[in-house]
Amino acid sequence: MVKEAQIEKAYAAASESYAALGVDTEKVLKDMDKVSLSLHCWQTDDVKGFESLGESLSGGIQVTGNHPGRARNIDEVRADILEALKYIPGSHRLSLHEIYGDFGGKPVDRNEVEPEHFRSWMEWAAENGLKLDFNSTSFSHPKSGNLTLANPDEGIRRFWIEHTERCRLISEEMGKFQGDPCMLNIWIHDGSKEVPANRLKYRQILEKSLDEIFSTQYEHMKDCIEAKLFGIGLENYTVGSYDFYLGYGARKGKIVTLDTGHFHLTESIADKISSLLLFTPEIMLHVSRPVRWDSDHVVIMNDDIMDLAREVIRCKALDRVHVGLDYFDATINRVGAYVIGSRATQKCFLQALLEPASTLEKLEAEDRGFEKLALQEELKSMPWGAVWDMYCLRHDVPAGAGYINGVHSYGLEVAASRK
Ligand code: RNT
Ligand code: ZN
Repeated sequence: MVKEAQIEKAYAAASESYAALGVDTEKVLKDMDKVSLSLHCWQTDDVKGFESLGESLSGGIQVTGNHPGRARNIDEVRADILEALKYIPGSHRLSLHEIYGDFGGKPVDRNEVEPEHFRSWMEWAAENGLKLDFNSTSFSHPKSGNLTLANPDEGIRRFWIEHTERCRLISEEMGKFQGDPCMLNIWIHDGSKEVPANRLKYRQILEKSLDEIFSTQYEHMKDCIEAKLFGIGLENYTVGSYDFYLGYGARKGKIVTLDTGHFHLTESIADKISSLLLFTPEIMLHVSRPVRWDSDHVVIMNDDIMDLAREVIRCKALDRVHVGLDYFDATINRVGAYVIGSRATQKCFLQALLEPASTLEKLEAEDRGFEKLALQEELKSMPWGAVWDMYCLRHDVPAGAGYINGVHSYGLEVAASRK
């Protein structure tokens, strides 16, 4: 465990080094508090939820692994989230999927869900200083098939419209209750394994469905639409592609969700931030780690997320960019997966905030390319870790590797008790 005095000393030295570059580490520590992560509830239980419909995971997404300790009910999900939060500095949010409602063991179909099913979540979140975000759930249901909101079958389409409208109302109630807008994310898996005979047809249907869903105006929630490249078994065509939602979001003023696993692997998601900021109201991020495909590996501090965080900070857009996490790994301690991914994301934002932005911009404006590149390189070995440790210390959270033993022991306890 890193000692307090050691952290103070290292921080003082780091602070001086950053000051020499014109960076005020105290301001950075304050700004870090604005990086509020929306933790995805579905890492606790491998995206199963509490519906009693007995459906297995569908919709072209997949969780691999069978690590013991999966949360099996609402209390266990809550306990795991609170445990993870012990090791994540700052104040954060929780993103719920509709299938995580407090249904009391009764079957509540997706077209019957009510704000009341989330009342206990709202109260629990408030007691624990958390704000809630929400997601409609179109997968893992007998009516999911390959097409939901884009289904030419009017009965099925109406079912999913009803579901999504109800999810917007639930979000509105959550936002009102917590005095802070609830972000509603709409992701549907609609697509096809084979080349469709007509790509336009389904996109027209989806546009029509969304127009109807969004026709009610709300004040306490914000709509986000999440694009995707492809799903498993839906490799040839995704109705809600990036072009589709970018166009829809730009025209209708909706927030586009950028999931970092939903693009071609060499595509830069970071590069999209500045353009979206110009043409759409805000941005929702699903920070994830694709390995060869949208594999939803636990987020680590890598170049992709570093670039993404830098872009958000360089655009001075922290107040317009919502940082949600989205991955599911069942091969390791699930609480540990939250802690690793959250801290990694925070570390990327911290380093972005520690960048001497105005100096770099000035060097660029003066065409001093060598100096700019040299400074960018030097930044990589600056003592940002000492600033991170101080951020943890000030938030009463273990610094450095100090969280590993606690998370590990919790993992052993839950594994033993959740057999
Ligand atoms: C799937 C999307 C979506 C889901 C969650 C469970 O590829 O990323 O966000 O992960 O809704
Ligand atoms: Zn996502």
